[in-house]
Amino acid sequence: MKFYKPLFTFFLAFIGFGVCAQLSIYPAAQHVETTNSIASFAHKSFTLKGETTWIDADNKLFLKKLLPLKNRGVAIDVKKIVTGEKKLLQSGAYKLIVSNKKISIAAYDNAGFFYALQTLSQIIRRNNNISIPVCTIIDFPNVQLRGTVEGFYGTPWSFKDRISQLNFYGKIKLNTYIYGPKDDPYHSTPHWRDPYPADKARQIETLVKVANENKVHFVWAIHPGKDIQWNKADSMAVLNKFESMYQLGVRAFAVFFDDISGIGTKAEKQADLLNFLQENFVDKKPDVLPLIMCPTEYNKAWSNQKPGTYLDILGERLNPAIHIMWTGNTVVSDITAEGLQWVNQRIKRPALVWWNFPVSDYVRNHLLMGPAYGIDTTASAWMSGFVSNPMERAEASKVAIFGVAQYSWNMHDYNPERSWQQACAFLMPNATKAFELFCANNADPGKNGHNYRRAESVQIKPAIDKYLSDLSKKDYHSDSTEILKSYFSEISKAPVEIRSKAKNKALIKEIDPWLTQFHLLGLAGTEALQMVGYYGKGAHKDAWESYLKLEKIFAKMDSVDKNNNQNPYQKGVKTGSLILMPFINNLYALIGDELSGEYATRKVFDSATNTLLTNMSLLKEQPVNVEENKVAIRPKLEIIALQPKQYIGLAVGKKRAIKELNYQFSLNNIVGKIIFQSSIDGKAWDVIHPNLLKSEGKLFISQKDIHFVRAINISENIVEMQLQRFEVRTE
Ligand code: 14T
Repeated sequence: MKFYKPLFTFFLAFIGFGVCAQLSIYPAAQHVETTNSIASFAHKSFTLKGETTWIDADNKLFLKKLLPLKNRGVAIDVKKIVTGEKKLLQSGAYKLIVSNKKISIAAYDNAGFFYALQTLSQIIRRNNNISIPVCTIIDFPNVQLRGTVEGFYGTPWSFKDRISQLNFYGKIKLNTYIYGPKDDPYHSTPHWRDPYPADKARQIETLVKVANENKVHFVWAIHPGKDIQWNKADSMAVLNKFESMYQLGVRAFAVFFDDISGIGTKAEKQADLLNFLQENFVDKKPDVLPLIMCPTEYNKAWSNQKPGTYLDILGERLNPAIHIMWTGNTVVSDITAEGLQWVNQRIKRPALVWWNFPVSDYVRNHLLMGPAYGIDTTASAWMSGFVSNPMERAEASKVAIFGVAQYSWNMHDYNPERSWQQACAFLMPNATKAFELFCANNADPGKNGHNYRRAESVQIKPAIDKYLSDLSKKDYHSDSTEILKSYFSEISKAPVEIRSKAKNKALIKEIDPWLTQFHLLGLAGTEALQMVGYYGKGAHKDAWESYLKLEKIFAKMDSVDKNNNQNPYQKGVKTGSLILMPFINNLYALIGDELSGEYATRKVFDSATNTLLTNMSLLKEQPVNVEENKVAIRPKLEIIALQPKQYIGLAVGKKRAIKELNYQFSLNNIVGKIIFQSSIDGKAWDVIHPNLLKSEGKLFISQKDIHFVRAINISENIVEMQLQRFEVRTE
């Protein structure tokens, strides 16, 4: 047979690969065999055959919703996997075979059966009849515990948010939701010992029910370490709280010891409590899952690396059935096989990864909606589970969570960018491209104390670089101009598109201020390019008018920033902050300079001269907020240890002078430990003498021309404290 070649390729693409390509199964299945044919079950009913007694009621209901079940009809042949390949002898594993005559489902357990049905629901096509591509799918997860840990600071997710998450997890084959919001008073101090009030208890009961329906383990975590007493009464208090949660249906539990100080941090005591719970609670109940603990030293940077210390003690002493969580080499960190091997060898078990992405409680003015990358695709053997700590914005977090689902189910096949595109399509099917554009430019957290950065605006970056390099050669008409113009035009239109086409209203509500800001960013970029173009043509008057219009857009962006998301930590709404905003600001400053002879342009504020002053490496990356009359170190939650002679302070630019220092340290007694100093040049320092030296207060600076202030440890010991406030008022 002779085919005209292009036609032949076309034919292949449509029939052959067309079928395969349309089998879009998420997370990607481990083994998929397809043929060219599609089984068409016209006007038929289906009937369950084989071993069906082990199938639970939720799964039967799900199947009924999927296919018309009758007493007779096309066979759905059901089997329980009990022998064979090891990979299939684990929770979640299944085999799904669709032929022209029947559908066969074999599964290891009800979770596996549920996942077979999820896959089936993704490949079924309904027109007038039911048709399914003829295929064989053999599938199983690479990581046993997969999901999220609601472990962030800030407003906990709402009941509705959580229901929506649990249903989402079922669809993407995640099986773990660890409940541990830092700001739930019944999870942590002050009320961890007390049972939930009735209304909250009912909600948890419902969440457990919805979790069960989705084959998700609802893990309830307690955070008792801030004030636990290490006596019998408190061991019983934890046990009794667990018992009360058990009554609400909870069958999986965790104990968190993160972010505490004092006696709560002792490894022996923590291990003993967990072992006590293992023996007196878990072992006594037939249906409770293995315990999970989050250690105090939950990342390598914070851990004592001397042999025989904290992590080794846990490794030795903690019942081997208990999981230990781990965030990686730092608090917010990439996950590598080597990093896991290091900790596993100390804790004597594979770590349960707590990945601090896309959590944004340390950068609350940013959204982290880029691809989930920096997670090693060769690491599956070194972890017992993988959970992501998400953003306080639950719906927006789904972009990253979708990636985590793909990664933890089928690690070797994981591709961050591809998965991110699929996430955008899944979450915003009617405005996928607009949503992708939004996410691509809302990814980087900005400068932050964890020194954690994400790629942003990757696709447009080359065009921006080319434009700027042309501009530096006084070429105002770069061949990148058109690309950038259309990009900014798309940006300005994307929010309208997203708002009008999105079915997920909760998502829109969460990201609304960022959408508004994004629209303005598009307008600003468009105007900025226009301005440069005019200037390049010698049309200075037009360029000046653009300059003024740009300032008006900036003013609007400023107002969005000042009137939305006014939390006490990182206020405001940042978008395109890594590449696009700096680009626009750059053009604004440049043309402003060029026009300054003819028109009264504004001097662009130089933030480079307002900087943090410290000899502590831990604080070098801590950001500084600069305002017109104020410069502030961003508060740090973690406890910092000042060695003798270590200091922390602020330097302000030559054009302003410090008039007042406003500070707050969490430290019982500051006298004899910390003093304050001021300086004109940063070299010669004078002591500031307050009336009363307290751990919190305002110091007025009467001396002129002070550009530097600092707090310094003058004692011979390490001073441990939290940096809650350190800001200066300037003139
Ligand atoms: F338990 C941990 F594994 C963990 O990561 N704990 C917290 C977590 O709740 C928070 O969401 C996350 C991101 O900010 O980091 C941990 O919290 C911190 C981290 C710090 F560096 C709290 C204070 C810190 F100084």
